[in-house]
Amino acid sequence: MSFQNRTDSTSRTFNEESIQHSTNKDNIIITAALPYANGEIHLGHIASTYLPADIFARYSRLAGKDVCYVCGTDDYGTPVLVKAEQENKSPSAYVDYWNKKDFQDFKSIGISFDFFSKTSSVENVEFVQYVFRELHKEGLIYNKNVTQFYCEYDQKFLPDRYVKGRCPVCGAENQYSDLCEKCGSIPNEILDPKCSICERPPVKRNSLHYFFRLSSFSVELRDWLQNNNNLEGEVKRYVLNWIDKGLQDWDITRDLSWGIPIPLPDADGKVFYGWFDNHLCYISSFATFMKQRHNATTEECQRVWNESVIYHFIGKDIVYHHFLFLPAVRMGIKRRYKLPDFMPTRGHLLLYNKKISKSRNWYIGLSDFLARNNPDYLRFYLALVTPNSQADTNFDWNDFADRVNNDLIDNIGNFVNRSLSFISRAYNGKVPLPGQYDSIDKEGIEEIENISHQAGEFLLKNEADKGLKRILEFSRFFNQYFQKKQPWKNKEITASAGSPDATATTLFISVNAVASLAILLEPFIPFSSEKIWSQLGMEVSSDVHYLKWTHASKLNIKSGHSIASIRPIFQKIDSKEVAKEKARFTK
Ligand code: B3M
Ligand code: ZN
Repeated sequence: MSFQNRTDSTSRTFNEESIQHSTNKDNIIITAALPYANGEIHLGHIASTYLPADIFARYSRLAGKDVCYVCGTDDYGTPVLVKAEQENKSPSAYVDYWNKKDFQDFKSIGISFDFFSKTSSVENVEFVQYVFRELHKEGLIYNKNVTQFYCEYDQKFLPDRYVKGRCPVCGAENQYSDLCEKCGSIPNEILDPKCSICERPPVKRNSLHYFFRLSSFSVELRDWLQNNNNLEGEVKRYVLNWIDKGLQDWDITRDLSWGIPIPLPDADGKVFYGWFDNHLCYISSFATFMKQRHNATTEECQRVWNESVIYHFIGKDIVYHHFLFLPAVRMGIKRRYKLPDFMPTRGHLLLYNKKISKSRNWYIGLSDFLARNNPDYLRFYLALVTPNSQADTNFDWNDFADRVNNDLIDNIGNFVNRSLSFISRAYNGKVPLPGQYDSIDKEGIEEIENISHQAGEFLLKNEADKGLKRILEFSRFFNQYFQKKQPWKNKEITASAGSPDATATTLFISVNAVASLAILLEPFIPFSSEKIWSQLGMEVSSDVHYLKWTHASKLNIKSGHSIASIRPIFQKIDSKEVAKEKARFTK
């Protein structure tokens, strides 16, 4: 029985067996940070979070794991509300639009979510309120009066982004009260504050706020960080440093109309801070998926969560929230939902070595990019240049075109095309019977036998860049193999290579190497991998998405098999197009 919502209906995902049995290590729950529902997805999002998580999800499915990859939009918080107001839309209509648009954008670049939800879903609202009540029962919540900016003209409290002013640290003008974009600090008290709606200076008013006792988790957090070897050392070191400096209790209240209501009688008109509810949506979305798709009960969802390996993929700018708030809240509810096993944290994508900024129009929107470019080219390039670390990577149109033209098309595209068109022409599309293997053939077979393990080791460790480089080596190896064997020479001439059917042997091994490539490339360039698979004439029921990773090390194609009609899979990126795209960024 299949529970898939994607078109590749044969691939596996959390199934009834996972619910019945403790399959633990075979269940993987993958989440990618939830994008704010206030603007389009750009290349930076894809590079740092959604693509690394997707490559891992696709690889894990091929490796036979039961994968659930969830995400959704982050609908609350002042960044969203401020934008909705600027566009004169109700916040709920506004976030609805972005939820649908983001999902479409992700789909168009092949991000294979099993479930895409939103923090404003009924299920998340209920779950967040449940968690809060539990924390409250445990004595982990207290309230006190705090002084807040208030605009008498607009008659509202002005949290976070609603106040602009001069940064007290670096003196930069026009910065938000919750973040100075110039120096990166979180100002204690912004100077010359102004209401960001009406520009009038606000006054100060008292408001009752709820606090989570983050400070009481210092020891437990330190312990968890130190004992979890899966968490990246570099990140751990600076999180431990924050803990050493002393954690402050966390104000989880906002005086806003848009947000999840705080479920207490004296909290009327108050909502949760977005960072209190958004990470809980990882759990609530997973549970909703299990309930909708598998009729699971709450207890079953909880058990499957706890028996799974949990990955939260994030960008390095949200480490504080994911390594402190998120674990502390789960500890606060007695780890009823277990803490993450892995939190792969990537650096930023730079554009021409400058930080991406929407407000300065220094970014490339995903749908704009895809209007003119192949999604697999972007996936290929970003996978190749993004290391599994917090180091930033750079996007550059020339480098993009060079890598795609040279590494993808001249190497992989060339090998696939020359092998398949040879079979098509010389053998009428029928894979020939191999003769005796000579030493070069044996090396080729060995290369096939080793590849799934060697590339898979990198993917398992989330080192997609290294895995892809290993696959490029594999393809280069076979281009050289083809070159050495010279199958285009006629049969008499190739007889000198050891056997009268050396040509047949070369093509038999080559077509199998092409099949291996189709499998190996699926996590990276799924659209093209499917094309290669179908040109190989493989049946739809053995859909490439359902193939096993280890099959890349087998000879999947038998002699006598008929391949389909051949067309070049890739088209080179034209230098004139590159020049046009580049013009915008090199002025
Ligand atoms: N929406 C911040 C961001 O988009 C925030 C992530 C939430 S993950 C729970 O970078
Ligand atoms: Zn105002």
